[in-house]
Amino acid sequence: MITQKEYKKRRDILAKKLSKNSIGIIFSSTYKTRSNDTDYPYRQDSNFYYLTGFKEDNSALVFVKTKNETKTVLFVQKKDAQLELWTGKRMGKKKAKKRFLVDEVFVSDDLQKRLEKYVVGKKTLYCDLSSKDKRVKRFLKQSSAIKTQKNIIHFIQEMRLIKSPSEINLIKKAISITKDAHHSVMKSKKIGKKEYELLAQIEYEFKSKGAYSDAYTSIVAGGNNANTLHYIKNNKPLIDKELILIDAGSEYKHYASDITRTIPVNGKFTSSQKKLYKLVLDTQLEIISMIKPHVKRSDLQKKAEELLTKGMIKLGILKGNYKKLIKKQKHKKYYPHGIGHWMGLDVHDPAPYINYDDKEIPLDKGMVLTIEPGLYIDKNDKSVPKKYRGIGIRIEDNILVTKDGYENLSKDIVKTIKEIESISFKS
Ligand SMILES: [Mn+2]
Repeated sequence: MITQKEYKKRRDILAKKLSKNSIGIIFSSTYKTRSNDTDYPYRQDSNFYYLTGFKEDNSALVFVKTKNETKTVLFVQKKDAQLELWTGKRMGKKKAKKRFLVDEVFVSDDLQKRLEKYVVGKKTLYCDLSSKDKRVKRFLKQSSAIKTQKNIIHFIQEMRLIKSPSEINLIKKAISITKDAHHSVMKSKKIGKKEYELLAQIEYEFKSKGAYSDAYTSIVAGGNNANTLHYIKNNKPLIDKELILIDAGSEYKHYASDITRTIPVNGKFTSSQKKLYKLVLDTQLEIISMIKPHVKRSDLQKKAEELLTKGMIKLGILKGNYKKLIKKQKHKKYYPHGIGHWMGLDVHDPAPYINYDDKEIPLDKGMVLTIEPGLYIDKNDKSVPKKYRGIGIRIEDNILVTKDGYENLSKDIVKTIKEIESISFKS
């Protein structure tokens, strides 16, 4: 759980970063239409949530900074018995004032009127300048007299890079639910099933264990489908002797997990699957072992490319001189993506990778990232020995950078060939 004190601390840190005589605003997210009059399930904006922990829509957080002090003001929907009958209870101004450690709370209907007062005499404004939200556009118009505009999101995303102990606990919880889902699929019979049946099983595990949602659209890709990196159709039959790549992670209390496992349909790897799998796994283990403060993500990327290239030469997938293959980036055909990404409130946490001086941000204590090497050999790739065609493998874990190394937060989700075969349903 994240306490109100912690949310306040985050707002205090942000307030300190804002210039004197400024105003900053950040809005909740809006409902998005799915079709006609039905909406997608509502999810709070990650940046707004990071600063408030408030889940309701039609709300806003405002920082009003003078020369000597900052006032934080939260705007919430007003109580409305008629509307609440349809869409659920609202917290309302009174309760919000008690709950959140902000200086003032008003109803959202008063936002425009209040903003008109707040902007007077201000020299700098902060909001999400890249937003297409009508409320942001209106605010920018209304405060056009303020000459300096800055993107408040950059400051928040920078803060989100380092996770607090309570954030790490929520990520751990998301991962533990995800573990149950992956293990449940491993343990069950898969021959004769369709990909979506495994997806349903994964979603059942997520929801029945309190993860409100998945953190992203799950990939359940049998055989050659794994070679489509963003395969989300998940509607084909699972075939004996093929592998299934499952990239699925639950979201728990707004925090993501992002796990990929590649497992045999019938519970046993074939010898060529084993060879490719071992290469990806050995690469992943080696990369994870490099993780500690001051190491750069690009170092990890480079090392992964080197290891996979060497391994592919050995297996006869790449042919030629190692140095030339590296120079020509020949691995890209089989390993086209990055080694990993930040993870937190968003599965691809939008925390920065590059500093203000355009230098790469090195790893540091409290950062959470995924490590996910993969190899994807298309079934029609005639340049590769036949036995490897149609195999796609990715292994992905979620890693916390610690003071002098790392903690693999998803180490309990089995991934060695032996572990997977021993837990799997054999048919
Ligand atoms: Mn990922």
